[in-house]
Amino acid sequence: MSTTQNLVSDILDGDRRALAKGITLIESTRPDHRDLAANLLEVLMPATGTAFRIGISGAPGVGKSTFIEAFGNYLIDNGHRVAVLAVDPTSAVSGGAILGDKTRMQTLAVRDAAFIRPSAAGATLGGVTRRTRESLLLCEAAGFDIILVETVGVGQSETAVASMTDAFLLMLLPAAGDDLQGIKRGIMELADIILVNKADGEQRNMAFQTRADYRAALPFIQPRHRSWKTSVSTCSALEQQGMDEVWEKLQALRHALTDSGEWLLQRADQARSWMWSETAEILLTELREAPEVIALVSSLEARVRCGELPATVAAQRLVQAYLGD
Ligand SMILES: Nc1nc2c(ncn2[C@@H]2O[C@H](COP(=O)(O)OP(=O)(O)OP(=O)(O)O)[C@@H](O)[C@H]2O)c(=O)[nH]1
Ligand SMILES: [Mg+2]
Repeated sequence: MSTTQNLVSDILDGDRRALAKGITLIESTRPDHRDLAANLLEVLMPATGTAFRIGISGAPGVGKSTFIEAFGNYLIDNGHRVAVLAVDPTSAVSGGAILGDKTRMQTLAVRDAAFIRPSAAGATLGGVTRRTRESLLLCEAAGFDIILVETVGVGQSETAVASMTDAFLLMLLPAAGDDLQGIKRGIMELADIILVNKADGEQRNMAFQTRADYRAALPFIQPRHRSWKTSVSTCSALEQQGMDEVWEKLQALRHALTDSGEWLLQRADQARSWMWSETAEILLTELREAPEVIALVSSLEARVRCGELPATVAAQRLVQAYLGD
């Protein structure tokens, strides 16, 4: 327990090694570590909630890492402390595509006011997001006032990131034509700011055209927040152009949400639904580990797979076995 006590004060002092250690504890699946991690979070809770949490998503290769490096450096130059976390739904398969980023974001990684944490390889997206939420709280306790949560745009992970951040930035590439890059409506509706990257060199004009196309499409899209109209900007992460415009918009967004009350309401709703998803995770883990369930699982799965037993009936039997009726 005394190690946790030291860890607490070191994290509160902003010690990045202690923060990394705390996150490792959070990522551990050992039951004794889970207890220590829960204790750590509870003790640090009063020091959390202070940062601006920003989600960043986009297709592979759009320039997320390059942008985070440029934007992170820009924010630090303006007096902020910046933590970068990743929700990587591919990590379970590939062992972590973002893992190489700490070396890629070299100019950011060396700054004292930066903390970069690649995502842990989790077995499920739920597992990864759970740890990212907790890591985010730890970063806040360590005094990072801006937290960038990166995810590759490949489906559910955007929703997960939107559910733990205050604002969501969707990155796109310059593209000819008006097909709007086949971006799903649901993803556009998550975005507070659409950012067309690579507005440089030969693609510069195309980026401006893409910006115009998205602006024209926006009236048909339901904005994510009542008090903020989705906006579209261009930038060049490579040439570090457009960072001030993105930051101005993010600050305007923060003010708008704060003034309308949406800021606090969103945080409260996020915390409440997190409680329920945690409850579901805990129950499911316990259920899967119960001997009565284990005894039934393979035969039920086999019968469901071959279409002999309805999935609903099998699920009911598993729960009944777990509850012991
Ligand atoms: N011209 C130009 N190239 C860029 C810009 N931003 C990124 N790139 C290049 O695009 C490629 C992909 O950039 P990354 O930052 O790795 O993209 P990413 O979105 O993080 O990619 P994943 O991590 O694979 O999803 C690299 O070769 C970058 O140098 C930009 O603003 N302009
Ligand atoms: Mg990347």
